[in-house]
Amino acid sequence: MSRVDNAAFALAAHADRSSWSSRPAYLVGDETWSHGQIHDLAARAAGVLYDRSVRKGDHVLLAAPDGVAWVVAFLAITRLGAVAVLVNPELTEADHRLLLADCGARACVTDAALEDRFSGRGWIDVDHLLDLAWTTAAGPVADVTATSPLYVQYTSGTTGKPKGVVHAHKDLALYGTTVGRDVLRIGIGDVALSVSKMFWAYGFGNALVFPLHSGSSAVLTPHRPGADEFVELIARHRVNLLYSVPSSYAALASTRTHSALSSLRAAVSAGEPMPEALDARLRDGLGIEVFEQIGSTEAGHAFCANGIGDNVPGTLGRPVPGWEVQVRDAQGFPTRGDGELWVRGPTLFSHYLNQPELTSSTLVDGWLTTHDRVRLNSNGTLSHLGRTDDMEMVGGISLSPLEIEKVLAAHPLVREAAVAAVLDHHEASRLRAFVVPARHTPGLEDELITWTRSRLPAFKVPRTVRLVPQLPRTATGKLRRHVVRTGSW
Ligand code: 3SK
Repeated sequence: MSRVDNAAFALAAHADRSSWSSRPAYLVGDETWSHGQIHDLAARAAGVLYDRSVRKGDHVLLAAPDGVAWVVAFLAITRLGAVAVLVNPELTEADHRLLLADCGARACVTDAALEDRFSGRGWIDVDHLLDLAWTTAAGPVADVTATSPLYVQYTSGTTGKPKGVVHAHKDLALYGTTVGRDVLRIGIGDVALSVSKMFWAYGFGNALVFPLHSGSSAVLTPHRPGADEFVELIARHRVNLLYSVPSSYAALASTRTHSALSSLRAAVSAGEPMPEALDARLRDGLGIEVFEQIGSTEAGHAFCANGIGDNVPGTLGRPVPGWEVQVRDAQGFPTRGDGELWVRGPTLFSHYLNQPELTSSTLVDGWLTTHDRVRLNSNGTLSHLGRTDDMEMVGGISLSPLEIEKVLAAHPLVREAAVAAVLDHHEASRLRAFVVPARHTPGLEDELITWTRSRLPAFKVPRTVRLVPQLPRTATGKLRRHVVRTGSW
């Protein structure tokens, strides 16, 4: 038990030792915040929370838009040895109530707009916390062990009851070395922009951990930028590392902004498989090299990734240093064929909050069962074949919608596509494609059926195509397949 294992203390000491305290850490609008300023304010914000009785082991819910106040609040909670519960501020009131009851938060740090939902639980406005920090003395650094709980992130996958995933103090530095340093070669001078927000594992690593661990900087925006703002931010801040998800890359691909993106050295994609046609459009049309990776909230960040200098487009890349991967059959035995991906590595979560049975069925002998279907290629890379729970049943045949979606996405007039089995008026199960068109084109539905028929066997051709303005996605950009199957959103 020591203060050296406290992740907030360790990051501040690392910045000091590495002499990057005066370098920019966060770029927000016209403001630049240095690493030293962030750590100093975090220590003082810990003083504010300490004065309000936050103590080691307490759960503190953090639900606010991305910004410097979010980072400072997280580090302040960490310094006190309390456990930050990272929550999407845009959830409904009912969802927030559910998570609050599940995590039993002793205090809540949120956006002012959420006061009504959280007052009465030691509530403080995240911006007010930052204001008070300027004039408050530093709070104490709690002694912890490397495996003491540090933060909880909620995941519901694409369906189901939220699961509180618990990670430890040691995990932050490991994300920084394994993914940040060894895979993406992040260093001083890099400027990142993450479309994914910090309450999600992907955004948390990209925008909080990697900059603070490497002395680099990140652009923060309170909301998710649309394609035009995205391009403007990249050009203005000379962003060279972009982190996004395929649906946002699809929007970017429809802009014609080649020169504004010239500063990018890498565009990382996660959350969902990157359609090959979109990858090609980004590479050939915009000169963007996409590095695909896969991870999960339970793993903390990516466990398989394409690295700088080792990019194999169309694959998920190779295991991140420190991670082992295995492909297992339906009985859980290792197989050389296609199967479910199991992974084992240094930042696996310790448990789900209040769900011991689920923890034991998900973490088996130290291996995480991911529910991703993959193929291990002879060059050591993995190819994604969909989720084990994604399969659609049509006419007694089980098929993966992913393959059909890839074919549809390759059509130049398709921005995004999702395929599901829906019941027709005879209660028979039929494949339907839901397509977001790149632009309005009469007759596109028939054209897409012809397009798929010439590329896939008949049983994989959707019977109907419905054009929709958008697909139903989670706040983290994942397709909500159970909603697609209902046909209305
Ligand atoms: O969703 C993913 O694939 C992912 C990738 C990298 C880091 C974190 C996550 C959740």
